[in-house]
Amino acid sequence: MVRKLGLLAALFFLILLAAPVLADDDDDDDDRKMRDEDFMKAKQIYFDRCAGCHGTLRKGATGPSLEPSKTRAIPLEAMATIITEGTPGGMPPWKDILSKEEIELVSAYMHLEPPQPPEWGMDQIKESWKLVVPVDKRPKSPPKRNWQNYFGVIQRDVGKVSIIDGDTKEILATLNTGFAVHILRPSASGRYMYSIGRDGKATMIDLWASPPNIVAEIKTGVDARSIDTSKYKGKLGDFTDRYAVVGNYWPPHYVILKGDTLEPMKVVSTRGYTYDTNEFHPEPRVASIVSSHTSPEWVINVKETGIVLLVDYSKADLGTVTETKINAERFLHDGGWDASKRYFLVAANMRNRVAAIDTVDRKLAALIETGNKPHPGRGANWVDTKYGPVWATPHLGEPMVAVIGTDPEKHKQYAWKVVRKLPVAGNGLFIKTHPVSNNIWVDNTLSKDLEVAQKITVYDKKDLDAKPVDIKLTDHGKIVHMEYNKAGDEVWVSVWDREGEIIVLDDKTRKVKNRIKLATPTGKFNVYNTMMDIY
Ligand code: DHE
Repeated sequence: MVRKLGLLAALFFLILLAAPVLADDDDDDDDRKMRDEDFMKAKQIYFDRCAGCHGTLRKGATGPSLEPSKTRAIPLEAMATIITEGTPGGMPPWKDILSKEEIELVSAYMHLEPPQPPEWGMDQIKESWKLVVPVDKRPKSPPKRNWQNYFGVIQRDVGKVSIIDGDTKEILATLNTGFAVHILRPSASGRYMYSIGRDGKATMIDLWASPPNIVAEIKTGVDARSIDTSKYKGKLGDFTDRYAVVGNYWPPHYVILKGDTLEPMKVVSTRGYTYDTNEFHPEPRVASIVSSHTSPEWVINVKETGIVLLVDYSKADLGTVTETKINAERFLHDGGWDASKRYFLVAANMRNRVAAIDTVDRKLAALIETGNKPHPGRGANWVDTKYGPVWATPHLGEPMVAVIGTDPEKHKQYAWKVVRKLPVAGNGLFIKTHPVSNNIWVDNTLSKDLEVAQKITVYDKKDLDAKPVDIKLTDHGKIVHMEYNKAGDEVWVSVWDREGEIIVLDDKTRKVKNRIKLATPTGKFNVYNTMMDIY
């Protein structure tokens, strides 16, 4: 009963958090004082666990604003209950990850003014750069393995990346890439694998070395989530592997690096004004980045201002980039190309929308209402039996996949419309298919029911009106993120747990083929599919 009352009180205050204006923030209590040591601890926990969704300055993005003007209306006990139990909107319960004492510290920290982290400019970036293996000391030819079928696997909670041979399933190398590595992207040729950690550290792995090794490192900021390469080869030049680009959360900027050494070339700030209200935002973070195959350009999504930048890098050697700014929607997060690679679809998750960016006509093609907090990863493309070419996204806030028509030429009536809503077992994070497969795989990682989070949902592309199949894959940890092998006949799935593993499923039979033991695997990236943007 007491617990129920606590939860009810927390729910009431949760509604307050979502409200635009709250308590008087001039009111100063003594409970707002914290010992320096506790403050530092709380600040670190917040930065490691909460800042990704709520922002370093707590202005809100994927999660609501947690500025003192809002949080001070919520008593510490109710705040602790919200953090402990999570929220229906998609915030996970932290009770299994943070101790009771840590939750109390973070709750108290919420009542204090957020401190501003230090800037990190070119001097610090340059100083952090380490060329571990110079270019002329690296192998001149590829290894005698099917290296384009290698997988880079993130072992998030142990700060490592493993490189696995997709043919033999051997773990070829396990490399120390740093704190809470987030994503991997291969260079355009596939030879190098770049990793980016939440601490802003980028690492470059040479896949031609036997075993693969780290050849360069750099810290482009103190908080980052995205990295990509230059992919254009055509009339305007050959930019294959010429540059890498890192998108930072803090400081809010992107950094252009030399593609073969990670030597820093240029830092470009994303601070500026929101696309709609023209208010200055001190923390517009770089969310997803993709590299165009058809022009020397990156698509860089700026979360808080809601602006998509088309960044022309063709003159980056001269120290110049040209930005085309497209107004899209606030809280841009993750996204991927449609199958033609003309349109980039990006989730504005707190606005329950997906923005479709036309990179040829260089404009917003459409804003599409989907469901509660779309979260595509890079999404999934297939040719729907009724609606033609489509792209799809799962949702953080509801168990549903929204399927969007993407062909304004031959299927105009369906273009930029949600043509199907496919129910899945639980709220999830990622979806995956492959052009040669009949299956569409969706994880249920965010389900509050652990049994459901241990299942994967699979649809048959040819019969999307039929009920999907839910396959229980583990009895420990949670299922997260899927990736195909190069041939498209195996799908690799992570069991996110200290005693984790990669489960390799036969795509035709949907049966387990292999289990590869690895601590805390999350994202995994097949070299060929990722460099070619096949998803
Ligand atoms: Fe991610 C992609 C941000 C939490 C696994 N995640 C992305 C992208 C962004 C992002 C901006 C798009 C990158 C791109 O394509 O250039 N992620 C964030 C956050 O801000 C957030 C919500 C909180 C945080 O503090 O980081 C967050 N992400 C997570 C996780 O907890 C996940 C599940 C586990 C982990 O390993 O960190 C996770 N995010 C991933 C993965 C991708 C990703 C695997 C790439 C998916 C793909 O197939 O491309």
